[in-house]
Amino acid sequence: MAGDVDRSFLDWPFFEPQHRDLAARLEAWCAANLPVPHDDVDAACRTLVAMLGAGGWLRHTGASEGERLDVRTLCLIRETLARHDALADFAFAMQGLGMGAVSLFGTDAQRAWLDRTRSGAAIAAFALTEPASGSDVAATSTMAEKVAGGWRLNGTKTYISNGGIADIHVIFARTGEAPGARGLSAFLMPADVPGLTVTERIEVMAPHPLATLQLTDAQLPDAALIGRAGDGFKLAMSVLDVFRSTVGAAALGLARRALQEALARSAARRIQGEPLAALQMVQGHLADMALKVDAAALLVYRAAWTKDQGTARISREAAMAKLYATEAAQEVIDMAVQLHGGDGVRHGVKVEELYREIRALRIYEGASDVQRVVIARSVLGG
Ligand code: COS
Repeated sequence: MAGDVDRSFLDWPFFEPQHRDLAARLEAWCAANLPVPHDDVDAACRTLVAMLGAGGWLRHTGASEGERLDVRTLCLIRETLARHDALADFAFAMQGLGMGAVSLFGTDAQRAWLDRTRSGAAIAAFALTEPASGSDVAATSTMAEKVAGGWRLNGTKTYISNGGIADIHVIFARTGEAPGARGLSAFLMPADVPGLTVTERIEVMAPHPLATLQLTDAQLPDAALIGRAGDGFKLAMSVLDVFRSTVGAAALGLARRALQEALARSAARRIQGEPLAALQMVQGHLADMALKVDAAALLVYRAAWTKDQGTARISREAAMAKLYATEAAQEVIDMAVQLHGGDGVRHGVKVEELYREIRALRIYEGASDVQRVVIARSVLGG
């Protein structure tokens, strides 16, 4: 990797000694273990989940009864993994998002799955999005019909990360207690439930396991319901409240790596007899990049710290962290590509990979304009 990364943010008062210790240990682990080959993304993700489990890192993706998810830890891990290998960040993040509803609201029996996802023995997925509802969660149309002893689910879920390799899914479906947001529920569905099939694998610009899932009369017991029937929308939003800040953290990791690569390139590449970094124009760009990285870090760790203080809802802080960090990372990475000239768009050059990796983060877990809606409602007092 090019040059030393700026780790001075770890001295900020948002962190406690255990966070600083974890960041140092994870840095060493990443240097020894990452990146892994990405040629077969399914195999790479299975390997990464097993490695992250064996390393003890996945323990932080879930919370046992009485414990709380530590959002600063989640953010530090995502930032660090993303800086070394975006697919490792993906593998880590999905264990947390996938099981987020169980960590927050699961019964003891449901929590048995957490033992498996936190050790790396099982892979998790979060199935919210549908072909006709992405940003508009209240329009979810997958149906869960009450039958004797359980529920019968029918519908389609799409853009499901880990779809095709997941062992366990949290599925959101309409149970009809009320129209719109008040009539949804969340269910825990193992991959081997008859009626759950993978109908399409989706290829994307930064490859990772992604699929469309079909539910055809998929039968679940009463014990599969997470939380109360009708609370699914609030449950999804509570999970996103925790994990949206961590998407900002992943973007921050990608941006830090781009800045690192740009600094190394500007020092090594010569123009008219001098390093690129001697040009004031280049210095101005590097300054803007560093500023965006620090501003993103402040917003991400402000949101994480606020949640860790026990604040019930951090929708505004999380939305600001995700919106700013992902948009800023896109700009930082774009400039890093520019400073690399032709090499910046060449396969195999790190900044080209970062350019592809960052794009989806401005869309998933609430697109940038959804975050603007959340922030605007908060400042307008709605
Ligand atoms: N925690 C707990 N409850 C919440 C909440 C949160 N973070 N956010 C909203 N709620 C509650 C509201 O208080 C409201 O409760 P009442 O009905 O009791 O008043 C209810 O949920 C409905 O909220 P709201 O009226 O804001 O719902 P909208 O349909 O207007 O939804 C947005 C608004 C767009 C913000 C929401 O649908 C959203 O976040 N969409 C993006 C979804 C997403 O991230 N998709 C990606 C999937 S993962 S890749």
